Parts: sequence; C-alpha cells; structure tokens
Amino acid sequence: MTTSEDPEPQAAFDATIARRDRIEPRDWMPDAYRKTLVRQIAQHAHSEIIGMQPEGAWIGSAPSLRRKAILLAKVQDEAGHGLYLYAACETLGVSRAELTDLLLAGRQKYSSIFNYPTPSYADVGTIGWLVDGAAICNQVPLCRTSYGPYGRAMIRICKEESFHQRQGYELLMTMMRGTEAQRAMVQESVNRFWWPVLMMFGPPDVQSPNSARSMAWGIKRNSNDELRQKFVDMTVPQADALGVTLPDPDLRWNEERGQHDFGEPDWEEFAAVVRGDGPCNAQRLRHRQAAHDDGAWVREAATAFAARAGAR
Ligand code: BYC
Repeated sequence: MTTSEDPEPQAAFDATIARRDRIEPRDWMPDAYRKTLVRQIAQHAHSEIIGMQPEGAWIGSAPSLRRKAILLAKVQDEAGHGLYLYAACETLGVSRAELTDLLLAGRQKYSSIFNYPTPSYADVGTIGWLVDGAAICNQVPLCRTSYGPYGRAMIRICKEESFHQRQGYELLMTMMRGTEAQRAMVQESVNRFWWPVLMMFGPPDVQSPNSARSMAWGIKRNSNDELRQKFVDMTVPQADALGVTLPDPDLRWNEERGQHDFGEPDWEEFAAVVRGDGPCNAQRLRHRQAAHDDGAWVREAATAFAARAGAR
C-alpha cells in the first residue's frame, strides 16, 4: 500500500492537479483531499435531497396540470441529483447509508437556503430563478473539478439545472404579466429570498477556511466571492427584464470595475442558519427522518431480494 510519505504517488497526484487533469477513484490521493471531497460532495447531495422539501410542498396545490407536471419533474430531478452525488461519494469509500446517518445526526451540513420557508406559490418561481440560478453559477465550474466522478455528475446536473432555472423564470414572468396581486406576490418572494440566495455561495473569502486548499487541489475552481459577484452581475439584467426590484439599496453598476457593487449579506444570520438555528432547520430534518423511517421496508426488501438473487 502507498502512503502519503511515499513521494512517488504524491508527485503523480501533484502533476495531475497541475495539468488540470482528473483524479480517478483508482488513483492515489492524499487523505485530506479525499476527506474534503466527501465533505463537499455529501453536503451537496444532502442539499439536493433536503432541497426537495420547500418546493415539494407545493406539488399538491400547483394551480394547473401543466404547473404540477413541471414541478413534479423538477423535484424528481433533484432526487436524481442527490443519487448521482451519493454515488460519486461511494467511489471515495463511504456509503450512502453512512452519509444519511451523518446528516440525520446533524454531523453533516446541507445548503443554508433550504432552511427558509416557502409560504407563497411565487416561491416556486423564485427558487427556480434565483436558487437554481445561483446553483448554476456555483456548479458550472465544478464540471471541471479535479475529481472525475464528481465532475461527470456535475455535467448532467448542470444541464438539468438550466431547465429548472428557465421554468422558474417563466413562471415569474407569467405572474408579472398577470394581476397587480400576482406582481406583488413575486416582489414579496424575491424580497425574502435575495439575501439568503447570496449566502448560498458561502462566507466571504477572508472567512472561508476551506477555499484556499480546495482551490489549490482544483476541487473548487473559483472563490465564494468571485461566484457571488458573477451571480449578481448575471441576475440584475434578468430582474430588470422581469420588472422586479432587488432589495438592496447599495446595488449599482460600478463603471470602473465593470461589475455591480452590492451590499453585505447578514453573516450573523448565515452563521445561525448553518448552526441549525434557521427558520426551518428542525422541520427539514424531522421530515427527512420521517421519510427515512417510512422507507425502511423498501431498504429491507431490496436487501432481501439482493441476497436471494445472490444465492441463486
Ligand atoms: N450552507 O470554507 P467554506 C441546489 C459551510 S443544491 C451551509 O467556504 P467550502 C438545489 C461549509 O461547508 C446547492 N453551509 O466551505 C437543490 C464550511 O463548513 P464545513 C448546494 C455552508 O466547502 C434543490 C463552512 O461553511 N450546492 O442548488 O470551501 C433544489 C465554511 O465555508 C454554506 C453545493 O453544495 C451554505 N450555503 O465552500 C434547488 C455546491 N456555505 O463543511 C437547488 C457544492 C458554506 O467545513 N459546494 N458552508 O463544516 C460548494 O461549492 C462549496 O462547498 C461551498 C462552500 C461554496 C458551498
């Protein structure tokens, strides 16, 4: 067996990273690289699965068959994304069952954004437009991440995220062309989601303990602040086309920088949500635990079937 003290595999690993090539499951990798990947990919997988809840709550009350079919397809895609990502994690030697246990025990995180409530149907559109829009910004560079199975999963996920973003924007555009009350619903929803969406990119670079090492390893290709800026620049013209106001008095075009200036999210609120004290943390984990318990018979049946098929 090779160890990290053995210079040869370390040199091969370093050369692969320097060439911006992929590390594959069979390749030697430093323990800390493996751990960082498991942390990030598991957190990402959990986000997809917990992320089914805020929108899933609207499937039963979507206003038309067409809207219901779109929403069902989107929420099912998120289950699929979770599965690709758990599968990518399994190539690093950790099972989906172990990761689920860690999530339910509160020992692994999921994205802060899913701890906010969705009291209005417009939230379905806002999640598609802003949350999936932020996800695309963050995840397109991850298609070029240094770990092969993660990067390949991300390529498929990003294609589906584009559809998610479009359906959200189209829903909001339809509402903005509707009645005064519908326009007010959209604006109210955007007001609630704007700042939490900016927090999705993680803490500011100077307070991000993992960024430097993850970027040196090619796991992350851009810093949290770079991606947040890119998202703001991409979203402002979309908000104009939609006719909504983004709730930030400091948001304005900076001619010199060629980018928008914008205000600072409330990082204390972010810390509280990540700590477990957000508006819906307890509810989301309770729901996930109940779904896990309800599915116990499926796992038992699948295990028994596999054992019988193996015996045959
Ligand atoms: N929420 O050093 P940092 C989706 C944690 S799913 C919670 O910058 P890193 C969708 C961070 O984990 C979207 N925690 O970390 C699904 C770290 O704590 P630990 C999910 C956060 O990893 C369904 C600490 O703060 N996307 O789009 O270098 C429906 C310090 O942060 C958050 C992904 O998971 C947060 N927002 O960078 C609709 C993308 N931010 O782990 C849509 C993949 C930070 O040391 N992940 N923390 O205890 C990433 O790109 C990176 O992990 C992050 C954070 C940019 C999120």
